[in-house]
Amino acid sequence: TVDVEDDRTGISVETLRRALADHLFYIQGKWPEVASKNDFYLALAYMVRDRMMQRWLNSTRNYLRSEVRLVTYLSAEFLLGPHLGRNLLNLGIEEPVRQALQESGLDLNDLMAQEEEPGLGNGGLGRLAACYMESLSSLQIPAIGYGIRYEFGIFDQEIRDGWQVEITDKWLQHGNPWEIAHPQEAVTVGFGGHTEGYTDSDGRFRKRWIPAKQVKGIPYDTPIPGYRVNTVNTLRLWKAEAVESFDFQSFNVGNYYGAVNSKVTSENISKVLYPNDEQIEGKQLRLEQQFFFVSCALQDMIRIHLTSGRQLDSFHEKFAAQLNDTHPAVGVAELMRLLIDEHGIEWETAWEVTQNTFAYTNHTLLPEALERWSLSLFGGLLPRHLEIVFEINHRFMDQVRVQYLNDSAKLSSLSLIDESGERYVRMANLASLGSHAINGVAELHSELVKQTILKNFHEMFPGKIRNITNGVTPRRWLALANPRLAALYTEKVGDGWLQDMEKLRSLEGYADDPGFRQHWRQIKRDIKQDLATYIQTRTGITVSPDSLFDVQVKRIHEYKRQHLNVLHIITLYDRLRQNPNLDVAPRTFIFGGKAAPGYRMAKLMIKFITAVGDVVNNDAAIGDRLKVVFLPDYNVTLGQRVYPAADLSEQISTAGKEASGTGNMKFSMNGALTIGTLDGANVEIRELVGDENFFLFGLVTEEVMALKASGYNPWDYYHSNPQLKGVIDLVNCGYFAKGDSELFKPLIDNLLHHDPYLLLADYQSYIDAQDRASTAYQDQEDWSRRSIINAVRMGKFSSDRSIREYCEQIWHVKPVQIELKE
Ligand code: 26R
Repeated sequence: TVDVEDDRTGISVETLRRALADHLFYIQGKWPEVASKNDFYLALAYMVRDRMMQRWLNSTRNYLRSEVRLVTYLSAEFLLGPHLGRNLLNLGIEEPVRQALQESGLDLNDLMAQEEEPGLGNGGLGRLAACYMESLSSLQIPAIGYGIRYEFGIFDQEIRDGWQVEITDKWLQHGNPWEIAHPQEAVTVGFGGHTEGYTDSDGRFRKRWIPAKQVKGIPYDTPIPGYRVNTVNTLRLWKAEAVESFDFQSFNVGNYYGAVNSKVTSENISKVLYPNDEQIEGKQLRLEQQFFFVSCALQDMIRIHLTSGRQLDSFHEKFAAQLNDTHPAVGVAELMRLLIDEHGIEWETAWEVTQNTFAYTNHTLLPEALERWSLSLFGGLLPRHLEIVFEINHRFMDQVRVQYLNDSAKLSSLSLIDESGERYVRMANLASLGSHAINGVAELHSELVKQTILKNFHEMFPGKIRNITNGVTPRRWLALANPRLAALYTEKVGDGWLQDMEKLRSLEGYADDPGFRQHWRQIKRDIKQDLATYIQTRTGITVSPDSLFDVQVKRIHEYKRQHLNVLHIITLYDRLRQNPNLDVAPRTFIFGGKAAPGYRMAKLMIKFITAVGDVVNNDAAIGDRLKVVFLPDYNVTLGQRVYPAADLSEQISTAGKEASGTGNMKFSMNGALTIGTLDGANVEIRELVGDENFFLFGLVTEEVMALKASGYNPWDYYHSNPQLKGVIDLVNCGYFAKGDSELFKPLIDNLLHHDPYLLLADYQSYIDAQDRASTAYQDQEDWSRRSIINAVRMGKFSSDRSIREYCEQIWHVKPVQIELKE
């Protein structure tokens, strides 16, 4: 007999080749001769998707039919990065696919480059959600991610004349093969209008919400397969559309234009991702987005729960809903409304269900990022939810009064309503009260949450606030990003390290093995060469792979202090100009990151970096010893090129400001050493790699607080440090601005007169640490030793570890094995 594999599931090279040709013909409608690269990419993507289908549907069916508890990860952002590579890796079919393509005259890497990455997030928080979705699947935890299907994700960045220019991210324009729409599972979401009381058929007094407008939410599902397991979880993103019947009246009276126009406004809700991080804007559309996706998600969850014949008072037994920051916190009020108004449940039961369902993760302490909505805006858009928030608060304030005997300071700080001026709903308080658990994202951060923004919650509910240190997925950030290093690991310890990163620890002994170190260096050198080539093509700047690659990639923000990095560059530049024979390690400074379009200082910081680069890179006296590169359009794809090529990782935020950081982990696991402050997860990285393998500098959180409290005067540092003064003066005189002394004045004046992030206070300590790094780099053998230790000790920062902790401490869920057949 002849066995013929099914064209939808078979993974032999021959079958894959046939399946590809089939998709090209029947889906793309093309002969190979006229097919574009994108046609081939799409055919390939559909072919790979076919091979997930059975697992995906089996996973979904299992979750609907069985008694398992599901994690639902509610997040306004999922910064996914490309799917194709991850899917090939996790399904374990990369090699036969590569070969099938080759036999068809195609190159896998070439086709992978066709994918437009879904940039549905700003930075850390969104990328964390993506890593967590991948780990949930790899750990076989039943889960659904809920979010918004933004038509336009984070803008593409171009650099023109050294300035950032924002370009619309049209990620869907060539089609998205990874999503499947399910219009039959659409839900409707109300906005505005009023509430009214009525007496129901049992004679109970009830409230109902009469919205002024309704919008339809259509779910688009994307499969997230786990690594070498049958679990394929769903990321369910909602698109807003007009409710057709709603404007029927307009059609009847002949107002065709009005009806179509309201369709346009409905669709605005899921049109674009807000590109701000760490700065609230108070825009109504943003609250509409938040309520829209959270309401869609909760209605979907209720549907799932009810289809399986269960009662809503056990809703929390079916679902553990994680609030990714306060962006979905309005869900607390919405679940209460759905349970009480729509399903007739009593307040007390509804409140218990709600609290037992939700848990809240805090990702930032910056006051300007703490969400609050004015009562007029909130009540105008969500009148019934405002009533519910008031009622929750009323009951809570009674409880506070009893516990603290009318302590008015306690009352006003715990209240869900900020009444210090114009009144606001405080979303962090709503999330904290509506959840059974709260967590910060690194040890230090969680302590600060307890001591600062949620101090009184911590005091009233001891034990409710915990820490779960962030992690990143080793599948994307090692196996996909750094195949050379991954191959070395697999050669030495087998491929089990991708399921258990702690296994890499056994490689520690190799840190003292000169042969291994040589191999290690060669790998790093090859990767740096690749990045150097990329830099050459993208920016025209020539850099040497033998120089120290000193990298800072992250959103541009004053608290992250990219400008402190620049002050160091100018310091080196100045020193080299004074003493051309100075013996320092040649360095390439690499930056990448987007600035929020309305954040003037951040945009000026980009210009500052590129302007200093223009001078330094073209100074013949400096030659190859200093290069400064700003890589445009930093995103997940570019991150995968950059982290593996780094020697030194810049993690230089003001202590106490960076909640965790996750880039710091990606660098370190790829063998970079860190120069950093005691902030966020840096603290935990340093604990693991040892003080001697970490370039520490700067004030610690307590010192930062004390210095600010005692009246910080940056001017003193400027005057007492000649090197610093020289650097600042050089900028001030217009040296990096073709003589224009005005260009960087806002930046420099801010440093000299306010310096809220204490750059001048940390300057000397930073320079000293950089000097230690330079010296260390000159001993390549010892640098390699430190690099190896860094990389192999990062097991803790696998997101698998983080997710296991969420499962045990917060969600109380266990792995479920999915059968491939029936
Ligand atoms: C309210 C709105 C403007 C907004 C505020 C803040 C939108 C987005 C943000 C982004 C914040 C919450 C964020 O990304 N925080 C980052 O979360 C990462 C994952 O936990 C941390 O590693 C990182 O330190 C933190 O800045």
